[in-house]
Amino acid sequence: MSSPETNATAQIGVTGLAVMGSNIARNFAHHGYTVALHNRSVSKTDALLDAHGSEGKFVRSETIPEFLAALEKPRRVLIMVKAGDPTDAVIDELADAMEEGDIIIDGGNSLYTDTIRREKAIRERGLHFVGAGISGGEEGALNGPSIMPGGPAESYKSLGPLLEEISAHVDGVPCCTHIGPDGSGHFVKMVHNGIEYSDMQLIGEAYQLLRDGLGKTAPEIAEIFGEWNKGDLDSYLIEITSEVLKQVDAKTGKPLVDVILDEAEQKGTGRWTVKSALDLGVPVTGIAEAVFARALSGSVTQRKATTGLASGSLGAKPTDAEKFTDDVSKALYASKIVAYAQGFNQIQAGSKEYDWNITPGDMATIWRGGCIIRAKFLNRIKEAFDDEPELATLIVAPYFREAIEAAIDSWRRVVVTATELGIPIPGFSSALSYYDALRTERLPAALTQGLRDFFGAHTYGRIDEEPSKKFHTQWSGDRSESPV
Ligand code: NBP
Repeated sequence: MSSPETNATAQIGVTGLAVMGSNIARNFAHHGYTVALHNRSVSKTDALLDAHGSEGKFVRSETIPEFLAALEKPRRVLIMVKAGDPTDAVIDELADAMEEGDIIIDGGNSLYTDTIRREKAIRERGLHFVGAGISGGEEGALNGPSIMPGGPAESYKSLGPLLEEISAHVDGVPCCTHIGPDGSGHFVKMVHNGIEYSDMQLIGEAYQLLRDGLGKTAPEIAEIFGEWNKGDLDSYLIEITSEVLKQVDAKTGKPLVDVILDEAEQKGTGRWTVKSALDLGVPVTGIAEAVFARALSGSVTQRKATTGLASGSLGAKPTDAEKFTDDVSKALYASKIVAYAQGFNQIQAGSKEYDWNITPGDMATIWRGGCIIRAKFLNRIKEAFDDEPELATLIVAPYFREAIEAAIDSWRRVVVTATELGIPIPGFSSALSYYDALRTERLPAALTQGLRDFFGAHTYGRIDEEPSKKFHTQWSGDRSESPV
């Protein structure tokens, strides 16, 4: 019988063979790699081999030592298990049995601060740890996801080509690049998911405006989204919105969307994005509104208690359906630009905070295919950052500035109409308020500072002095001002 070492034929190992892990393992095999397979319960490994074993070269294993023995050195092991404690358990088991130079890749949706901690611990043991964000769901995992690997640049030399090969490609360019050190890949994936929340909320609001503002049916709105997908809004999410709206429920014969419970769930990456943004001081209002909108939809007690409350006198519905539909599409586009602008600002802030040196334009490049937020206008975002790597906000890049200028009147009309009709549009209206706040010369923050100084002697700066100089007014005394 040969020793385990002589059986080391696999270039990559995947442990965790639920839907994502199985599909990624098959994707590697489809590209000609020999893939070592492992799962805590062997039944999943066997189910994968039974159903798809003929698609490529797989090596079955039941235990971690057997799994590792099947891998060429330096070993590359991709973990695709549930994020959190299960991931830590698997990392520990692997690290105990792996050797210097081997690479552990966490492809799950891990919190980036966990990845920072794990990378440090694994590095200290002489191994490489790569936290790779993977987007695209099960279909992307199988046919080409967008991959966001963070970790030591050295490990990317041996791992990068494999990941790039199995990733989606747009115009021949892989949707995978080395993001930066330690937690940067999972951070970028987290913000990606946050933008996804925002994008979906805006789409939901556009749907509701057409439904309640114009009385359109689901199939009619599906047509409209189909049309929108041929223009600037061209994106995966717009495309699948049309598909979902077209779907008829077999049981009732009604549009499926009309029988789905209107309580949105969440797995937590949107919430993580907002928490991180709060810590970094980045106003990601669109993502926050989207997270809260999902929470509100699930606030069943409050929704039941308030059904039928006064709406006040509502305005008349738009009479020119075509014009209103066009307005909604423009408001959606402008709000979407704001959502991405905020997300990219968060990536820039995270990169600065953690010294990751992330190139924002590269993120736009690798999100063009494979992932859930893939969209035509990501090309424009890439161009904007190529032209100006230190761009303060996407909103000022010439293409987006002009796009908003072309949409602004429609955007305002939609927010006004929705307000008059009592249709909730937290995403559209907060995006417009964000835009208006940024371009406003004098914000009421001056009054906030005055109030803070009044009750807490928190001091304030003056417009006619250096920003670093602070002043305090003797509010309870003679109200004279003194420098502090
Ligand atoms: P799940 O997140 O449902 O995890 C199931 C896998 O985790 C199974 O292989 C299970 O093994 C394993 N596992 C668990 Br649970 N506890 C374990 C433990 N203590 N030790 C070892 N293995 C353990 O699978 P998934 O939906 O395929 O997602 C995998 C990862 O990819 C997750 O981190 C997820 O967040 C991420 N992700 C998912 C998607 C998506 O669309 N689903 C998209 C992008 C990223 P068992 O078979 O023995 O129970």
